[in-house]
Amino acid sequence: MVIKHVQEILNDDWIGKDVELRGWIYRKRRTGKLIFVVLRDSTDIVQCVVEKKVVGNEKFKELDKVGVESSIKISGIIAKEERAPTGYEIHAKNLEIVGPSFNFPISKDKSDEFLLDNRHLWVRSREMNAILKIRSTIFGALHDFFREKGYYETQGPMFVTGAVEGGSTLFEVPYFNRKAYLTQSSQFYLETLIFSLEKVYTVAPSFRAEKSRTRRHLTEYWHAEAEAAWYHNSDMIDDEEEMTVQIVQKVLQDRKKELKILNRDTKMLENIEKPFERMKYEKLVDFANEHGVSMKYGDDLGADEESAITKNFDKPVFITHYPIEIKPFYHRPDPENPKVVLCHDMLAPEGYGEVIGGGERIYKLDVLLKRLEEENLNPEDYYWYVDLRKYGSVPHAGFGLGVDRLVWWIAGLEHIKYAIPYPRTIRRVKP
Ligand code: NSS
Repeated sequence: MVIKHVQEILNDDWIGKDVELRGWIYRKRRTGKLIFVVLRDSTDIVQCVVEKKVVGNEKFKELDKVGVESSIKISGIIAKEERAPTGYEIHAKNLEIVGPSFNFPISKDKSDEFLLDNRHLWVRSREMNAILKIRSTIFGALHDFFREKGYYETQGPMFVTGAVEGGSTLFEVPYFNRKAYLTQSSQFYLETLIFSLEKVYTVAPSFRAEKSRTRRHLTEYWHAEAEAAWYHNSDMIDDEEEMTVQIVQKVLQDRKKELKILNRDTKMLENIEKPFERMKYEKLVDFANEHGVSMKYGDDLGADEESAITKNFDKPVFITHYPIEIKPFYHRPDPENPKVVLCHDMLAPEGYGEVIGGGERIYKLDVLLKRLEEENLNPEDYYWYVDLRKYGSVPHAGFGLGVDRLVWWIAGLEHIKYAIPYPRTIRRVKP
């Protein structure tokens, strides 16, 4: 008997043929001497009709007893059936209950908290299955992009001794007789590696002790970071634009069915093509005020402001040239106006907001030492970062993409916690 996945047999070529499927009971209903089983596997669902007189009394009774999520093997002949959920059905000849399940805790109308507590079971849902496939496609497309563009994949450590994005969101961990932190970003390590490999990237977790409870903050998130020697701010923006378009295209091409399951409005995604608007922070302040978001020059953008602003966009937008005071010390001041830095954030449209933060790095030793001093940071804590400016420094730029945020936007989800298999937030570290 040929073993197949459900998706493979949902077409007319298979009508009248025999097949064995393996999966889990998604739904089950008995009418007299018939049991209708909707079987699910990783690929799709299909209805199976089990007749007592075909499979025998024993097996029929066994199937009747077990509940949804029991794992089964079922074999039979494929027929077209328009009333069945996916248009075909299996007339079972034989079946085997592999792992019975009784009283599966998840049913309709369970609360969000309950579903999060039972995430280990909820990941089986059709909705989570669709999200996880989109997520997998996005990670794959990211790697494809970087490799095609000549970036080498590399890795930084997760235990570190210093902050990249400010001390307030560092997670401290006991490290034998010392203290260490969980990394907020691999940026500084990537910067060291460009002196060997020129263009590097990494996809790794980053950790932020974020006190904010928003729909876009996790305490542990997946961070895709890139760094390239000889790149200026606009070169990096060019790569990010290309990367974003390529990823969205790939999802549209490979994940149509999943986007449909999630009711994602794909018109918004089909729209994503180059170029994206590039707007200076200064202009953004005016734009915000004109669109009912009150902010003044020097204000940082919070989740609410970004959401209100990006509702006016149907493509991502790059905001550049932020005031120096609201960005970390490593950003390169604009030689033409040192009050602003050569940086950029990419904000996703439709109210999603920031998914990328990046820019050009200070590459001159004196400028870096001055910035450290202005920010009251001890150069000794950053000795290896400072060293890079002593031995053959070059202009360079990089960025960090919150991959979960990208999934959140592309899949059109309400909250970032749905974008990752096991979300970690201020209130949740289980399961
Ligand atoms: O803080 S960032 O804006 N920038 C950096 O960490 C740079 N050091 C990256 C670099 O240039 N190599 O974070 C980058 C992105 C940001 O745009 C978000 O998309 C995401 O990381 N991010 C988060 N995602 C989920 N949850 C939290 N808490 C979070 N913080 C940042």
